[in-house]
Amino acid sequence: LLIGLFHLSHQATNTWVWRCNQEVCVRQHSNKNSIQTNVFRSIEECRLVCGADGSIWPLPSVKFNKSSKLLDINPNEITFELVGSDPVKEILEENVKIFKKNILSECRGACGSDGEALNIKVIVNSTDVSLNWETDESYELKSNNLFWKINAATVFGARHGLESLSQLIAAYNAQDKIGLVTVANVHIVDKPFYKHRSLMIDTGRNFLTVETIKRQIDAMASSKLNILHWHITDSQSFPYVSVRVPNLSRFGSFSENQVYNPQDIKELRDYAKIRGIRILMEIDAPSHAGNGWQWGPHKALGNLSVCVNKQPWRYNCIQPPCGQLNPANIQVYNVLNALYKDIVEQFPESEFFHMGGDEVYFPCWNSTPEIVNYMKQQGKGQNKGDLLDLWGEFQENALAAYDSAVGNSDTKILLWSSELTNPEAIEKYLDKNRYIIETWVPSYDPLPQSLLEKGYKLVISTKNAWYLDHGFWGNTKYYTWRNVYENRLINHRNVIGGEVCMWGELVNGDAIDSRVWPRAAAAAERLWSNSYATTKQVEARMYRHRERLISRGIAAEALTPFWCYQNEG
Ligand code: CP6
Repeated sequence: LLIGLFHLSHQATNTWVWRCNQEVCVRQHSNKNSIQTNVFRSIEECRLVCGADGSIWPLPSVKFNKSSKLLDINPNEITFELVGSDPVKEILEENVKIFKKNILSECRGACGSDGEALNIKVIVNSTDVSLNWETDESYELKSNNLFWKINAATVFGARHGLESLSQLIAAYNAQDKIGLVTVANVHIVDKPFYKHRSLMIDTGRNFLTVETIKRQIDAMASSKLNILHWHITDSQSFPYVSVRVPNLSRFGSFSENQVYNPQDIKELRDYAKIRGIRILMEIDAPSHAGNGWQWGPHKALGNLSVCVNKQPWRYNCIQPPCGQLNPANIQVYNVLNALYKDIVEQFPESEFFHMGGDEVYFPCWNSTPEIVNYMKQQGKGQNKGDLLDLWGEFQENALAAYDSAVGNSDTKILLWSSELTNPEAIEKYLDKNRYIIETWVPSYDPLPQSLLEKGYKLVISTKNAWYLDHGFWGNTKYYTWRNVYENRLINHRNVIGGEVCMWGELVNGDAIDSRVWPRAAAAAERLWSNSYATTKQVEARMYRHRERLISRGIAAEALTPFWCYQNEG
């Protein structure tokens, strides 16, 4: 009885309404205000019509018109008409399932069913389901009350259209149920600014389960990111199971359960593709390689790696126990070739591969007699120029091992910026038609500009904004979603896009959602819309997107005290 009374009295006083006040949704006590027009049943409903932004994240880039008229809808009576032939239809059907799941998540699976029945027609013009940098991701979304239409060149544009539509559907609380509501009339024309919109995860430092990785893919799809860069191995562990070289994970994984089998890789590849996302595999080399490579001597292959688990170059076991591949041992390239063959088989359509190439520590090679002797035989000493040549030779041989695995030289190779990619050195070692450089220098560093001047294509991963691990090493600043959002990339046709990086030293499956989200979504809008809006102008929509990620099962972090949702939008 007490509980019942409390419930009743709680309901009686719970008479808040939402009102659109200068493009911001604010909470008001309904008793305080007699005006009954322009009153909304939930903040989500208010945000659909309040302001020019709607609630779509990232913001549509070409055209976004909408009416303020709302429509209550019944999620169980939506009908779909899918126009497209076979390989397209299969992917569309999967995306319809995802769409339904996403809108039901808005009302936590407890949707009422007295709204209207929507009719959604999806038209895909091309039968091509390959996914690459040339893929047309544009779409048009138009509605006339109950009739909605998505028009796209490819199935991947269509999935972006369905994503946007799902974001135009919000929940409201009525007395005894939760309902869904949308805007009655919409016209959106949308396409991405950058074609390479990426999140990097690192499974070399801490293992992430397939389920955890799928969750990152879900959140990426919700934010229209299209590339998952998988830094799968590092000096600390080698969880990738190579069918041709099983010793790598046998010696290199943290345990026999903490590995990615071929089935896991295939499952994730297909899961991503349905969502318009490509997986970009990275096997970092010649540095950031150690555990997994120790078995050479046991198999009469000599030392494949040197300095393994020695010479920590940073502190507190955060950055690697050294470990680098041995460029003086030709067997290294045979092993790489076999390993690359496995990866190429798993990603047969792939136009790209990431070969790492960051942070070679010269004192490691320089303190290894075998390598010093090898250089001597080539008439080389131990100065920086000679060591760069050795590194360049490694890269040339590793590329040849990759090309032989593929059977042609068409794959684009990504490399982290490093001493090898310095403007003075790069042209000696790296062909600008083969290599794309991923710069990770701070925004004030002139490196990206000088590489562009030399004709290189870039992916930009600004360290002092898009390194999501910052602030967790105890010595650097934590970058908020506002810092992430405000990071603009150089506007140049050879900047193909950007990437937010979640280095894994201090994050595991329990913490990764909140470390990455919703900050990665802020980067997603920079990469998709590249709008001139300020963070103040987009914050209400960011908050809304963060709530959406939560509804969809992503443990995104809080961005503000809850008070700010209710009072300032
Ligand atoms: N791991 C690998 C890392 C980093 C890099 N590569 C890194 C270096 C400096 C900072 C953050 C991350 N942890 N493999 C450099 C690309 Cl500040």
